[in-house]
Amino acid sequence: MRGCPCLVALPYFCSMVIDIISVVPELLESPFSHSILQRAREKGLLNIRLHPLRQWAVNAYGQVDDYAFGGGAGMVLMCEPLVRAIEALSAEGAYDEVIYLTPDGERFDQQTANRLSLKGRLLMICGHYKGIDQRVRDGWVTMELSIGDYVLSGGELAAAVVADAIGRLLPGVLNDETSALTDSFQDNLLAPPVYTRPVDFRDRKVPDVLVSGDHKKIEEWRQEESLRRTKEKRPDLQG
Ligand code: 6GU
Repeated sequence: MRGCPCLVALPYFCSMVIDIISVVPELLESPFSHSILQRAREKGLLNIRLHPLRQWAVNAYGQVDDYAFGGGAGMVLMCEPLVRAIEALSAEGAYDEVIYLTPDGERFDQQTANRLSLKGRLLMICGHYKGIDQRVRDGWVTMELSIGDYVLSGGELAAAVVADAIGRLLPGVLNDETSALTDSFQDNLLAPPVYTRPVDFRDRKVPDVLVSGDHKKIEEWRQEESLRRTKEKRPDLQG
């Protein structure tokens, strides 16, 4: 007889792979080499691998881009290096999503971060210059993400943002104190204000309730402050 599914032990070790293809992978080294994400990598929960696109260049000069057909300023990343990169990396195991970071993609938000954090293997492609050949988007990319309505000089900083938002959600990455459940946006509410010592700093006092020791009152206060903050700063979140 099979046991209740609730009693089946969850795998205590699950790891996500995020592969990132970029012309300037150096831009991505620092964001993943400190603090929470570095710890996640050391614990084996998150495996972020950077892949310089130039290793799949079309010639010995390391060419990966070319002029846009039809003219106009700016270079376009070519099909050949990108598709060779995608195929070479996919040979190790299929990706759940092949994500192209682009200002004309779907707006990245907490809900998308939550959804992507449940996947096992992600491939991110950072565009540069004028972007990548449309045929790669049509044939190989499964998801296009933008981190906001402004233009960055390349997809790398956006990839770092997306990978950070996903990585911190993986089981075991955050501890109780830093739990993602109390983040802003997890329930469409902004997080309440926080304070630390001293209780009185240049006549600015910590709200009495927070030092009262009354946990029920504190929880109520936090809930109210969350609502108040959201109404004031982001009324759009509450519909
Ligand atoms: Cl994903 N890429 C670039 N280059 N610029 C952006 C972006 C992405 N999201 C917002 N701006």
